[in-house]
Amino acid sequence: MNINELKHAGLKKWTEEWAALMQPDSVEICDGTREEYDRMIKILVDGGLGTPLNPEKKPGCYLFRSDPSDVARAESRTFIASKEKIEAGPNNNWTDPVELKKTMTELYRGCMKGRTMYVIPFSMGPVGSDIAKIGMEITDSPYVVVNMHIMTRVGKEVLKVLGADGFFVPCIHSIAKPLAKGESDNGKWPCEPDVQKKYISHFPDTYEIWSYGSGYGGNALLGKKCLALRIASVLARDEGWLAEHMLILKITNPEGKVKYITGALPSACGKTNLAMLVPTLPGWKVETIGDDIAWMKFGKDGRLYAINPEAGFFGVAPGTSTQSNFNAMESIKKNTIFTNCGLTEDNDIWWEEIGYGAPGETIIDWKGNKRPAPKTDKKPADEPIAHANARFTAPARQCPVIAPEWEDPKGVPISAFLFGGRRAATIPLVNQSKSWVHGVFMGSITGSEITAAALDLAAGTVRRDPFAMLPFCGYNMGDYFNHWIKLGQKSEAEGRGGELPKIFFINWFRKNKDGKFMWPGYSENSRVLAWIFDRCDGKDNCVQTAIGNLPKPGAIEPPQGVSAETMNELCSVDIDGWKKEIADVRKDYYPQYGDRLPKVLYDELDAIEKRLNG
Ligand code: SAT
Ligand code: MN
Repeated sequence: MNINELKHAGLKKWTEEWAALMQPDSVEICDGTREEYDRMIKILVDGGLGTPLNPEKKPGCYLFRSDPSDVARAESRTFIASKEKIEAGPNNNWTDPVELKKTMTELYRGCMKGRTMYVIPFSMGPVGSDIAKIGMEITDSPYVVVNMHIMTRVGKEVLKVLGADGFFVPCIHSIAKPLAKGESDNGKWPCEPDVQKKYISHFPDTYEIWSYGSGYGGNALLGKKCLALRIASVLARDEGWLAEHMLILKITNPEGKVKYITGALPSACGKTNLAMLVPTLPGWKVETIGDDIAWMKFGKDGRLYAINPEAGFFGVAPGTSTQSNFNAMESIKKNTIFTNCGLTEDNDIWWEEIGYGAPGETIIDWKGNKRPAPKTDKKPADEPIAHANARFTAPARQCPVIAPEWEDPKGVPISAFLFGGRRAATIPLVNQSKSWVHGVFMGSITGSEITAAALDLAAGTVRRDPFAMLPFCGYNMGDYFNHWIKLGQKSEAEGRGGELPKIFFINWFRKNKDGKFMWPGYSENSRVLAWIFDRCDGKDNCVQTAIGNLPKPGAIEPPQGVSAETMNELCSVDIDGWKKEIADVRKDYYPQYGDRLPKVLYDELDAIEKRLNG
């Protein structure tokens, strides 16, 4: 499609203005067709950027290797440029929007010379759903186009819904690598290699996204973290809904009763694994609606309905195996884009902890170097074969346990929210909040312990990641807590408090005195999900404690290898640990939000402390 076919006057003008600034050789409006996808792939393969994989083993799959400067989200270069600094909060890098636009406009001038400018009309959520939003991404990267084809819904249907004057979130992206006459990428991942010159900018007052210099993941696929979380969290605040960093799963009990649960977990806590869990409990079934993001709105019945705004999985490859996530391995067998994985002699992908050693004598690592093929799936002593943030981009519909209703435009009614982190001590296996506000308190103190090796913080220090939204909330986190509190209070004031999802805190990562995990996790987590399901059904399976509602002894049957004693410890109140937790929140954590922290959360802190002392 070309510019003149656009029916939306605002979109046409916007496209023309950006083309005039960026000076591409040509402009193409993406139509989302298979023909377009194949054509982009051909450009990438001809340019030496993509490698087709073995068609017998991975039909329709390609491997890409990015530049070593361009392998992950650039958090230090991610900006929330609200008019006032306080609106961005202590959780964001703030910078002045006027200055930032001035700087970036100069960077964008002529940045697409020698390239095609693609305009991608995309829908976050099923096209036309009341909960969905339309975005428009301008990019000079065919790699972004093919990834957006998988991760979002792209094309003419979206333009139809947009109509002549519909709202869209404008998303500007350039890899910042213009080409001289006759020059080609010639096998080198195009980007701005100086991290300090990359920008991932958000303008919450005008709902705009401007990205420059990176071609990787969330820096470049602007529908995901930039739109569906940072800008959507602002839209959700302004419009009274929720945009959350949550998986959505469907769970069916042995009687065939269904519930939907969402869960927010910081990175490296197994969100994708939980979304695709294979239960060990007989008769229970888990199906997937989404693995990363949930958008939720109240229905006329007072219940909260969730959609997955995405259409694909952008999953971390290392550590994924048939053992850790069978359904993810099934999902990536065809039509998948792999980035920064190893390439085996038989043209297949390989990564650390994939479950088997690499075949043959040699392997090509993510940097393109030939190395001896590892005989086991453990990380080689020197450098890893796959980058730790190597990814697969796979269509969600290829997941064997995708729920049939995953694209239902009205969404699925949510019964429970889960919050959790990686905590070696104190936090029980599962704990139901006493009230909505107590649940918001739980979400606000979510965090994971970090090892001394990972960061220059003392081992055992908890890094708080409230609601798993720390890098993704587009405004002041104190106000975000307040938004959650207000939604619950509004529901309660309308007499619909009973329809609100119940809130649970989970922790699969408790360790004993010998430093060994006390809970096997993975498929055995189905036991905890079953308890949560029954709680939501009103089953009398809990005891009320100072910190919340914990499983009654015997309510969760311990899996093999877990003694009744261990089970008891996992489901009891560690009074001293909790006193420390409360003191830490009061002294070192909550004060950073200043007067933006809702007072009721301090009340909650006081109440728990009083119960612990009582
Ligand atoms: O932000 S990305 O989309 O690159 C992935 C992530 O951090 O979860
Ligand atoms: Mn995520």
